Amino acid sequence: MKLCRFKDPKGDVRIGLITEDSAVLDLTSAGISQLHPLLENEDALEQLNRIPRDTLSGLPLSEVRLCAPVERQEVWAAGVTYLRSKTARMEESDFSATAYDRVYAAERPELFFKALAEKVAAAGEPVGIRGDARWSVPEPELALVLNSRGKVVGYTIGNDMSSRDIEGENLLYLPQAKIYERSCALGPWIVLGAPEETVRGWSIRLEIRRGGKPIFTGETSVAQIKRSFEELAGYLFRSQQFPHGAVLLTGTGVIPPDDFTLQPDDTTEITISGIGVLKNSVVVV
Ligand code: DO4
Ligand code: MG
Repeated sequence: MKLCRFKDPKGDVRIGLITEDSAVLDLTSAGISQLHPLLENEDALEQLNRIPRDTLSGLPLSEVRLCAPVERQEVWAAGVTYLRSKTARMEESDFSATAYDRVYAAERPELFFKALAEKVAAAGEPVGIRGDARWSVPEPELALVLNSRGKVVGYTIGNDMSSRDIEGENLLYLPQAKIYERSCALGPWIVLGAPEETVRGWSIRLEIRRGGKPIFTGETSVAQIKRSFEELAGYLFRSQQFPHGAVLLTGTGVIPPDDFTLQPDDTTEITISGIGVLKNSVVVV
């Protein structure tokens, strides 16, 4: 089941269900005006299935402006969870190579803060490349939607935009390489109720377009993530509380070649087979 946040024709943010025939059903008349109570409810799927569809007003998805599917959750990210990420990062930096090598094998994963909910770009909104970076890339990632108890309740698509030259210069610059204006996109919606074994069968594809033409495509599989979702979520919730829940990006396994950098007006298109497509244009910030 696909759950979204969208703007109604008056510009008010609503919660909606995406139907098989690409309509958005507004859940307001069913008393649902926020994602949070649904994500906290372990029986959310049953609750949503009980709502008679003919009591909900619908709009074609093509006419709806989607919002990022986060309300007050902090967005965090895991790193070096794919072998491909470890290898690429070791190549980009002599200085930090052993750190990447060690964290890939270590018991404790790399986790870092990525964005506040209000800073997240939605599908269709621009993502940013830093004005002071020379080497910028998107990172297409499966994002876990976690409730306040740290349980995975859904999945969305994440883009962990990164400045590779800044990260590569010194690992202590990681927050500047990763956290800046428009550096995180999430969307287009949340898929509820898929078990981890199903999700591990999903593919993640990145296509970057310039002047309307593809200039990079790459693909990986969620199965390549080294750690279980429970393990990643468990570490995030160690010694820390998230009363509004959290979103956790699970790392990238698709990395463009080292001579590639994003430019303004490029578009990034991330497809996760069980979810949909997250498409954004690129601006300098
Ligand atoms: O270690 C730096 C960041 C890693 C990352 O973002 C990733 O592997 O996706
Ligand atoms: Mg990443």
